[in-house]
Amino acid sequence: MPLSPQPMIVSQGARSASVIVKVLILGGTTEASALARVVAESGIPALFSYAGRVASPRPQPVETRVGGFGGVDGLARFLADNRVTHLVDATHPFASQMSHNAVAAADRTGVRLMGLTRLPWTPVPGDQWQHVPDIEAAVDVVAGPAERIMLAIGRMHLDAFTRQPQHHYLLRLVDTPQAAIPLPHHTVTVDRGPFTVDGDRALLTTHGIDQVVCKNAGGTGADAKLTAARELGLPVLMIDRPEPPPRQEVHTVDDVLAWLGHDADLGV
Ligand code: 3Y8
Ligand code: NAP
Repeated sequence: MPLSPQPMIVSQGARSASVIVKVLILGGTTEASALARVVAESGIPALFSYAGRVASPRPQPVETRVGGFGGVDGLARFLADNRVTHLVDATHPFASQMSHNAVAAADRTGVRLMGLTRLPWTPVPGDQWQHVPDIEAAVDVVAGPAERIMLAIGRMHLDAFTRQPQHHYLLRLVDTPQAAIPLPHHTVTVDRGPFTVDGDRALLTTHGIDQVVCKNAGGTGADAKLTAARELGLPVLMIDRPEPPPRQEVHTVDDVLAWLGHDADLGV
């Protein structure tokens, strides 16, 4: 029994009916920000959501909420209370809990769900990549003698690398760390994307990096380090993304807009 009221029919033309679409964008990526811009320009009522992982997330041109929903129940309640008709999961491919919750809440409430994902990065000639399935496997691979490693995986999984304390780690974080970094030898650089090839080439060179460890985020917001590593002949340890839950997916903002527009203009 859907919790969320079905979209309100505002006009019943001879051949079609328009509905009031209200979309919730689960954000935190370059594509989510691009979608929010287009949705705001098109006048579609929208809400944007951040988890609240960083101090000052990028401001968005639509009403924004910050913080968890409280699991599937909380998200389902939020969808119903806010009369959301369409849910776009534009979260990062490693935000897998959020993606699973979105599928469950959409199923429970009858709200339409679309995943906006970007394709994984794939190597090009000159790339020296080694793929590993997850962060723990990456830790196992760097079990060798001390090196200088750019650990471009953010803040939340640094503890995993305490098993390999011998390396000097270059850590790129969005915010200045509040808690002590658990790795004995490290340098912190505070920066948020999108990054540039020149900037990342300078970073890798200045810090004498021997290899890069990163997640297969995809997209254009953080691929500069891959180009810089290729140009410098550095190996990359690429952590593959977790399998997303089964759901409808598109890969461009235009496809999301077409999906939203279809319901808004042509009836359901
Ligand atoms: C809070 C919201 C935009 C979106 C920018 C994209 C690009 C830069 C790639 C590197 C890798 C990393 C990290 C990264 C990328 C974009 C995109 C993307 C990787 C912001 C943002 C939020 C976060 C959370 C943050 C995590 C961290 C991960 C840094 C905004 C800037 C390393 C992921 O300190 C913390 O707690 C940080 C946590 C989750 C992963 C981690 O484990 O630490 N992102 N990143 C979102 C929220 O609260 O809901 O401020 O804009 C968004 C972006 N991060 O509009 O410009 O589109 O992917 N973010 C990874 O890929 O490994 C950086 O440095 O090369
Ligand atoms: P996650 O592990 O999949 O989610 C953990 C919990 O965080 C979720 O169950 C939910 O809490 C809350 N949450 C996650 N995304 C949310 C959102 N957009 N709005 C409201 N609550 C959200 O997520 P994560 O990997 O920590 O990522 C958190 C955010 O950072 C996401 O917006 C993601 O797009 C962004 N991000 C993550 C990465 C990464 O490497 N993981 C990289 C770039 C950007 P409740 O259960 O309480 O609802």
